[in-house]
Amino acid sequence: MKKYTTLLCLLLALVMVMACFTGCAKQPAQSDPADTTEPAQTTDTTPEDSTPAEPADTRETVNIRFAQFGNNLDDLDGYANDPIKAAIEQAVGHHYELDDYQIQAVTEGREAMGAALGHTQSLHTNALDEAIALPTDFSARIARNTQIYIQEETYVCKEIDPWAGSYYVESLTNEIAHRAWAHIQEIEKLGGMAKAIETGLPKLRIEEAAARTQARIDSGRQTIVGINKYRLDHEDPIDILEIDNTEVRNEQCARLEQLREGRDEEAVRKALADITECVRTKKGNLLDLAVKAAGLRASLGEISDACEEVVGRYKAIIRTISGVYSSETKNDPDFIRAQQMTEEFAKREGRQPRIMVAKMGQDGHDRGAKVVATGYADCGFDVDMGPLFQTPAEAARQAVENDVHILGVSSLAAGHKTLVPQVIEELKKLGREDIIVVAGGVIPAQDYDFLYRAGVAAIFGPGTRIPVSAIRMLEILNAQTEDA
Ligand code: B12
Repeated sequence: MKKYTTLLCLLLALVMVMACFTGCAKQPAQSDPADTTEPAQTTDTTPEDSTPAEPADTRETVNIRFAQFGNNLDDLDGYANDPIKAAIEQAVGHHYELDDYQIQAVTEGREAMGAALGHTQSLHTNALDEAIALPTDFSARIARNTQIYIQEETYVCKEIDPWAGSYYVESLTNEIAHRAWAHIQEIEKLGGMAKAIETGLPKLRIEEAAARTQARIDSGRQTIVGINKYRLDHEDPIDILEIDNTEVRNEQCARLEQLREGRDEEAVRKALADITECVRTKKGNLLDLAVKAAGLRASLGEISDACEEVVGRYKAIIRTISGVYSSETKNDPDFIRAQQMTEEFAKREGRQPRIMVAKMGQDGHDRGAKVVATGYADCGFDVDMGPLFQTPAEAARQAVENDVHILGVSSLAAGHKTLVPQVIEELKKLGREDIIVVAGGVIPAQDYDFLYRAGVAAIFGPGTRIPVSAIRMLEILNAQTEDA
């Protein structure tokens, strides 16, 4: 088995993200038939049977999992106390509470404890305002002290394998190992991870899993306390850390200018030209040349531009999936209502309601955008998905060219106060102020008024139930088309 260890370690990070999306959501000891659902879309595979044999027993697989952390534990795992899960939850996002947000501190404590029990070597605990904004000093202190508490008060870090022999943990380990193996085999059949990435399959699987999890949360099958159960009627405002984007940008530009003034420009140009040459001829060590250029104070942008001259810029293929969201939520009354409303709209207007989901600026968080795009498609919308990093002018142009009814901006990296008013302005310039603009993502409640005043019709933050937002958008759209 050892000979496959390196390969498996590379694959595990991805696999665990997918396994976590599809598996951690449920109470692990129960079997959930929905989890065996076939993916909505599968890519053709070139079966090239280099697939390693299935792990003989769980114990081996567990060791493989820990190997990526440099550990060699004999056994100890489970969704509930899983170091890999804890490490990747940062990139998953679904478990974060927004309403009744203090519960996030408890969630973090539970996850951190799981990681510690699983002998993680590196631990990150999110702040309780994780789903709202960057942490304040207050929330960051609680996050840090959660770790110190576990380390110094609970003694769990002093024990070797505290869960040893737990039947429950063993059975969870067995389950996750076999499910992970299915993903690994799929990748192997495509010729390995590099080839799989080219086909877009790993990203697709993550997006499917995210959509499925969202559907489970939206339909209430998976409980998130404070989000889909035990909601408060009224949430007290929370102090958040506010960052002035424009000020930060100006400061960064000034620092860059200062850096460039102080460097040997000729040497930098030469180092960048060497990089371009190396990419062109494939002779020399590109990493070494990049390190040299950086030493001369070339920026990351300049170094990648030097490569781009030859190889161009990678453009991700945008795929939207359908059928995944509805497969989990088809009996949800709000979902049924949203579907009825899109049908009625189509009968009346002669076409489906059409929405474009846009990502603008430097914001690379596309999970939410993809999830809502899938959900709206299943509700009966025609959905267009803009590429990452669009400018407001580009997003507005695409919305106009595609003649959408609604432009939905997904904003997670705090660019909303700059980019949303700009896109509204661009739509006006194109004579299409009738296109309804809505916003979603990590937008603090404090900014809602600002956005409404700028012309946004509705705002949907973390915890939004997709069918509910679809119904709200259709109500706004219906009101507009009835007025016209
Ligand atoms: C996953 C994640 C990442 C992943 C992104 C993977 C990906 N491909 O998307 C990775 C690890 C790459 C990442 C990187 C970074 N991240 Co991040 N990330 C998150 C995290 C934990 C979860 C986001 C998520 O996917 N949630 C799940 C989806 C389904 O939820 P959602 O997007 O909120 O969508 C729901 C609603 O908001 C709404 N919605 C969303 N979009 C739309 C659109 C429309 C039209 C509608 C109607 C509704 C709607 O409906 C959805 C369903 O309910 C959040 C924290 C959080 N809990 O939100 C931080 C967070 C967004 N990240 C943050 C930061 C700072 C970063 C980094 C800058 C970190 C760094 N220093 O490098 C980088 C930036 C990368 C970049 N270029 O943008 C900050 C942003 C701070 C802010 N806004 O002020 C956050 C809030 C964490 C924090 N509190 O500090 N991140």
